Amino acid sequence: MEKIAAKFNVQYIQILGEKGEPDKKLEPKLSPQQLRDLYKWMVIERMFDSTALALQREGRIGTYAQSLGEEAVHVGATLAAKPEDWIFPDYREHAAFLIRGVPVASLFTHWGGSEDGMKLPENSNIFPVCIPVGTQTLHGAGTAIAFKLKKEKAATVTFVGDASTSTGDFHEGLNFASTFQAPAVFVIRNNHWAISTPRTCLEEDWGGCQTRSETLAQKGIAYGMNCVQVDGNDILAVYVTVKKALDDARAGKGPTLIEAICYRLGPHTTADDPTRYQDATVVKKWFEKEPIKRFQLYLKRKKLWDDKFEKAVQAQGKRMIDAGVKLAEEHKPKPTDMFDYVYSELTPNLEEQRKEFE
Ligand SMILES: Cc1ncc(C[n+]2csc(CCOP(=O)(O)OP(=O)(O)O)c2C)c(N)n1
Ligand SMILES: [Mg+2]
Repeated sequence: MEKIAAKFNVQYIQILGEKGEPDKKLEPKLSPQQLRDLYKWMVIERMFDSTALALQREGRIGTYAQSLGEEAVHVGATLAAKPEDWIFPDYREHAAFLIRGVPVASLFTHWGGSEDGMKLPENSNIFPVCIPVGTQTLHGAGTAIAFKLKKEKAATVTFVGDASTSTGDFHEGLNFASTFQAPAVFVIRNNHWAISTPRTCLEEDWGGCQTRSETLAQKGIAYGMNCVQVDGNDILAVYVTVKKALDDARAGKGPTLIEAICYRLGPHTTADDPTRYQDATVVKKWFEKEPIKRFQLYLKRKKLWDDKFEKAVQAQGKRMIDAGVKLAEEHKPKPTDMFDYVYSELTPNLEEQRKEFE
C-alpha cells in the first residue's frame, strides 16, 4: 500500500503592501498612540544603530552588530509582548533592550567591551546579549516551562537568527517547548545571511550554505508546533502574529515558531565586508522594501505622520542617544573584568595571568 502519511503547510502573513496599503481584512485595530509607538521605536533603533556604527569607526566602542533593516522584527515582536513576558535576544535586537527600559548608556557600555553594560535594570525582563548562536532557544524554552510549572501567566519571546536554526540547541529547545506545551514564542530573524553563509543553497552547492529547507518556519512542524512565516519588513504583520502567538501561549495552546523574512542591510558586524560576498543589486532591491519607509507611508494614509511628528521622534531619539553616549564614555570599567566574566571559576593559568596583570 502507498498513501500520504501526513501533509503540512506553512501560512504566510503580510498586512502592508510596499506602498503602505493595508489588507483591510488583516489590519489590526491599534490606537493612534500604539501605531506611533511602533514607528517611534523603529526610528530610534535606526538612530541608535547609525550612532553605534560611527562610534565604532572612531574607535570609541568595539565590534558592533547593526540592526539596519530588521527594525520591524525587533520592535514589532517586543511591543507585542506584555511587560511580564521575558525576552531572550541574540545580539542584533537593540530596540528590544531600549523598549524594555535598558539605558542607551548600558548598551554602549556593553558594546564598548564592558560586561557592566549587561547588568540590566530590575523588571526589564530581558536576558543579556547572547553571542553563542542558538543557545538562547534553551533559555527561552526553559523559562517558559518554568512559567507553566509555577502557573505564572507570563510567556517568553526568543529571537534567533537563520543560522541558529541549524544548531542542536535550537532543535532541543523547540522539542522541549512543544512537549511541555510551554508558553514560548520563537522568532526567527531570517535576514538571509549568517556572516557570509547564504540562507539558501543553490543546486550546485556542496555545504557552504545554511539549509535546503524550503522555509525555516517548517522546522517547527517536526516538533508539532504552530508555525508561520511573516513579512519581516511589515511591522503590522510581525506585531499581529507575535501577539496572537503569545495569546495562544498564555491560553495553554503551546509554543509557536515564527519566521520573519527580512534582510540584513549592513555587514554582519563592523569587522565584516559584505561586498566580498553580496550582490549589490540584490541588496538594493531589499533596501526598497525596508520597514520604516513602508510604515511611514501607512501612517501617512491614516494621517498619523507628518514632519512635526517626525521631528519630535528624532529629537527624542537624539536626546536619549546623546545622553547615553556621554554616560557610557564616563564609565570606567576595571581592566580585570576581562578575567572575571568568562568563567565562574578561573582556570589555574587564567588565575596566574590575572595576578600578573594586577
Ligand atoms: C555557537 C556559535 N558558533 C559560532 C559562532 C560564530 N558566529 C557568530 S554570528 C554567526 C552567524 C549567525 O548568523 P544568524 O544566526 O543568521 O544571525 P545574524 O548574524 O544573521 O543576525 C556565527 C556563526 C557563535 N557566535 N556561536
Ligand atoms: Mg542571519
